[in-house]
Amino acid sequence: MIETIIALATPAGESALAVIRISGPLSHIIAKEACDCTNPTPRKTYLVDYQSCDGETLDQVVITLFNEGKSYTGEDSLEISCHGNPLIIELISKDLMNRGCRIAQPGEFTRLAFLNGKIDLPQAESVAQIIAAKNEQALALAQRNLKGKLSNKLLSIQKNILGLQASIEAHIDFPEDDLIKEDHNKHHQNVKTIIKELETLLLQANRTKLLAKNIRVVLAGLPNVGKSSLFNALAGKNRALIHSDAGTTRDYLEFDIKIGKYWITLVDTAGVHNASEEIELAGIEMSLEQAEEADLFLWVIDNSVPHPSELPKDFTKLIQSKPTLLIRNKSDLGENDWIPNYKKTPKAINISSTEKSGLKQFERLLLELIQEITGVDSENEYLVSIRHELLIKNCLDELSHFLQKSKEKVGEEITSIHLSEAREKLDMMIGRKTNEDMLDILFGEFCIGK
Ligand SMILES: Nc1nc2c(ncn2[C@@H]2O[C@H](COP(=O)(O)OP(=O)(O)O)[C@@H](O)[C@H]2O)c(=O)[nH]1
Ligand SMILES: [Mg+2]
Repeated sequence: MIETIIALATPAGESALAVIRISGPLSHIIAKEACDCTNPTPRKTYLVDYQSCDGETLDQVVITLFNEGKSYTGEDSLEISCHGNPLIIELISKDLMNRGCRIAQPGEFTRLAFLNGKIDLPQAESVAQIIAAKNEQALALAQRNLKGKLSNKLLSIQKNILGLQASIEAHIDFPEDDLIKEDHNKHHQNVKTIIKELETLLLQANRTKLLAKNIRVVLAGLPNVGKSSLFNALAGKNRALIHSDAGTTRDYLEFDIKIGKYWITLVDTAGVHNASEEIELAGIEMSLEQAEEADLFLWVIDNSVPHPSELPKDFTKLIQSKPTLLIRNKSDLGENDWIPNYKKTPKAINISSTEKSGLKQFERLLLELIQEITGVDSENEYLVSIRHELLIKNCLDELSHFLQKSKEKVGEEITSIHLSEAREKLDMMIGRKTNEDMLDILFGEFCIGK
């Protein structure tokens, strides 16, 4: 028997309105028996009294019926907009349960939409991503996924693999036409193109992680170079303690600011004083924790003293491991254009935190760097979740096995298996191949009512 599920679709608590969602075969009966609305026109709203089984009017509500196949879940569905009083919501929910409904599991509506073929798995996941999006970029990309852009991309990659496999397997069926060298090269070229596309998606998995939160920008450098002064200049208030004696900052401070479209969390590094946390960087103000969590470093130096000052080797390594902007501070006291001799030269800017000069250009450079690492202004971007990331890696493994085995000339029967496996990974991403455990985990992360 197909059950009818219900859940509150709006946040719990007092509000002007609340929406209770119902999905399943009882939808029509509830419209008729609780709302005195027989055969309502689908998608049309009706203002009615909601009556409990005991004949009590619980609230004046607006209902909308959606017919099977034309609803979010694909089943008959009913939405009840009642007044947003938790007591009313509880009374109606209890009454609906008396009428045979049960409370939905987290994500169950979206799971039904997936199982009934209304959406595929990347689209289902994008529903959760839309709800959880913390900034405009993440939201825009989640909306793209919901429209099926990621699914289309995966399908096109899968089609290319299938085409390749068909062409290879033709030789298995007709072994007398040995694979000529030209075909071999063509196949390899095709696989390499597919690998590139998958690698681009992997890069986007990293960016997706960045978009799930504020970008963490950590100030780093020797004591007394003006990190806290810069932090204050950006935060607009005297939040960080500034002192002309070295090592004044005793704990780390955070401040959220918006640069362009991006929310960043600016972190003023502490003078490290907890030995267990100490990074092997004598004299540098940055804890291991701050360094690990940074998405981007602002490396502040004192522009007024002759440079370069010797920096610990570990610090140099660290600063090269992440995107870094070099800030030559105190330029009011004298300017120089020192730049470290690194493989990848960091972008650099001269500023004065106390005179507040150079800050506009600094923000522009920072924005450029953030755009480089998030790279979300292109039309070909998607949100790529951790689940996708793992499957893309598996798919890439299969393709490199394919390349390896065909080099070893082990025969098309064997190399072709790797292409089947690669396609299967894509099937799992799209949701053509699933298992209950995976769906439980995936939809379990949703909120109830979605
Ligand atoms: N002239 C000048 N002094 C600065 C500038 N920025 C910071 N200072 C001074 O440098 C000293 C150390 O600054 P602070 O921000 O505490 O450095 P931190 O140890 O790196 O956090 C303070 O006396 C500041 O007033 C600047 O742009 N110009
Ligand atoms: Mg400081």
